[in-house]
Amino acid sequence: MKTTRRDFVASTVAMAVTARSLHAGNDAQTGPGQSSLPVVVSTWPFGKPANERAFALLLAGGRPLEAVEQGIRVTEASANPSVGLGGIPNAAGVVQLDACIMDGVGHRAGSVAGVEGVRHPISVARRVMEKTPHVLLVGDGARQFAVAEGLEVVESDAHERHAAWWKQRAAERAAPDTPGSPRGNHDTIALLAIGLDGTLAGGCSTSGLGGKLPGRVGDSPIIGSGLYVDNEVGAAGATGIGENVMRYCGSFLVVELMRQGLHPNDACMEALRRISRQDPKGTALGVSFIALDKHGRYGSATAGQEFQYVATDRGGSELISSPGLGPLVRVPEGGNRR
Ligand code: SD4
Repeated sequence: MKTTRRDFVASTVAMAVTARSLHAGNDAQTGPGQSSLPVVVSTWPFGKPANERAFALLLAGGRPLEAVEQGIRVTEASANPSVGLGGIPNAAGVVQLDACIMDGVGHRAGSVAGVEGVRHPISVARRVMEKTPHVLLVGDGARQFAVAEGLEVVESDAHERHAAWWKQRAAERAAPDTPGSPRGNHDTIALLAIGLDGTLAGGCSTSGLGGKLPGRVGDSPIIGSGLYVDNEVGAAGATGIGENVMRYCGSFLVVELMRQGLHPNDACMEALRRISRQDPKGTALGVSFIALDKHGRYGSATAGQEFQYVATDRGGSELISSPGLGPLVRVPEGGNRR
C-alpha cells in the first residue's frame, strides 16, 4: 500500500519539537568542528527518514556525499508515490526517473534523466559522477550504464507502452501538452547535508510531473536548476514545477545570493522574487527552494504552493513550514495521486 502525505504528516507530528519550530529556518552561526554540525535538510515531510539515515552517517564521521546517497535511497526504496519505481507515470503510463548528486568536495556532479526501471537512480547518478568523465546520462543509455555497473534494474514493458501511446496520440492528433499541466501531482526529494568537517553535498530524486510527455526532463537532474552545491558558500535544492526553475537556474541563483551574504531563508525568497518578476506566472510559480549554508544555517521559501521541509540536527528532526511569496495553493491531503 502506498504511503500518503497524510501518513507522513502523521508520523512527523511525533518529531522532536524545539524552540526552532516556532520560526522557519535557523540562525545559529556555526562552523566546521562546532557542535551544531552536522545538519541535513530535505523537501517535504517524507524526507524525515532520509534525513535521519543521512544524519546518523554524518554523526559517525561519514562523508556528506555518502550520507546524501544513502538518505535518498531510503526514500527511493520506500512506498513514496513520487520518488523511485513507485513514482508517478508519464502520459504513456511509464515511470521515468530523474536524479542527480553533487559533491562540494572537488565540485563534482552526476545525473540521470528519463531513466526507466532503475531501483536507485541516485546511485546511478553517483556512479556517473565517479566512474565516467560525464555529468548526465539519459534514457536507455543511463539504464544500460546501471546494468553495466551491477546496479539493480527491473524488467519493464516501457518500450511497448511508449510506442502504443505515441501511435494512439498520432491517431487522435492530440494537441501538445502544456509542460507542467497538473495531470497528476508531483513531489521530489532534494536533500542537502553538511558534515562534521563543514563540507557539503546534495542530491535530488523524482519521477517528475505526473502525466509529463514521454522524454520530458525536469529541473531535478539539471545541475544549477534542481540542485547546486558550492563548498565555499552552501547548497540549494528545488521542488515544484521544474520548467519554472530550469529557465532561471534556480538553485544556482539561491547559492549565489547566499554568496552575497544572504541568510538561506532570504536567499530562497529573493530568488523566488526575482523569478516571479520575470515569469508570466508571477508568484503562482509552484516552486519551492531549500538552502543550507556552510555555517549550518538553513532555510526555505515557496511561491504558489504550500510547502514544508524537514531539518535534522543534534536537536532532532523538525518539520518546518516554509515562508511564502504571494498567495499559496494548498497541497491536497494525500499528496501525490495517480
Ligand atoms: C519536476 N521538479 O520534474 C520536479 C517535480 C517536483 O514537486 O519537484 N515536484 O519538475
